Amino acid sequence: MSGSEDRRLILALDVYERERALEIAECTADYLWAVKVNWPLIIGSGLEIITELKQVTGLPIIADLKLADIPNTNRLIASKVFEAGADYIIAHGFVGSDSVDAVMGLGKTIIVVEMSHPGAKEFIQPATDKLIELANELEPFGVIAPATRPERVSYIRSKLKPGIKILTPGVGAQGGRAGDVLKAGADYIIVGRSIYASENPRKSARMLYAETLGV
Ligand code: O7M
Repeated sequence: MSGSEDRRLILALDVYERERALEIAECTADYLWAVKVNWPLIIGSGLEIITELKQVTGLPIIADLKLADIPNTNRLIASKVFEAGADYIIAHGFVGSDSVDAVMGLGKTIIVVEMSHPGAKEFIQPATDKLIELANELEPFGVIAPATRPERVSYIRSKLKPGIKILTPGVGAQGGRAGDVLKAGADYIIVGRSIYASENPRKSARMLYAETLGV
């Protein structure tokens, strides 16, 4: 195994149970850059799972709450999440720059500029150019873009300020392919079911990690 600097795989740990989450995170950690925690795990295991995952894996934790509220509420939520040990938090951009700014004032932030599911074409994709402008203005750590549409990732990369990372969910269960989206300009791939729901999560993570090395 090499150091974590060449790792481009993020585990989307969307299980409910604390024990299972810790077990999967521990056995895949060697191949990951970070672990992403979303509502299913927080609802199932409580916010303290963030602290525990950090202890068990030693990896950065991304809190994917897709914050989409007024600045004050975003701030109230984000401060507790950072307090629990999250290293990054994900916020929606469509609520406006003041709401995102409130989160960015507290810690490293990732803004959603486009999503991976078919319905993203209805409302989010038409707003992507404006969301990219917002990201270029605020300069967050990164943005979320769809691994299911590598051509959109190329487009977003071409418009986004260099230095802002692109994190792409949708590899595996949603049909996206690691090689395609990394070639299109993604910095990281986010993978859930293809790892945590597989028979051997460590082996699945290792295979995905190997795919990212070849690009
Ligand atoms: O690999 P999967 O499909 O099992 O999981 C993908 C994860 O990425 C899951 O946690 C989703 O909530 C998340 N995600 C998307 O699938 N699509 C998006 O457009 C955005 C996200 C996400 O991570 O947003 C921050």
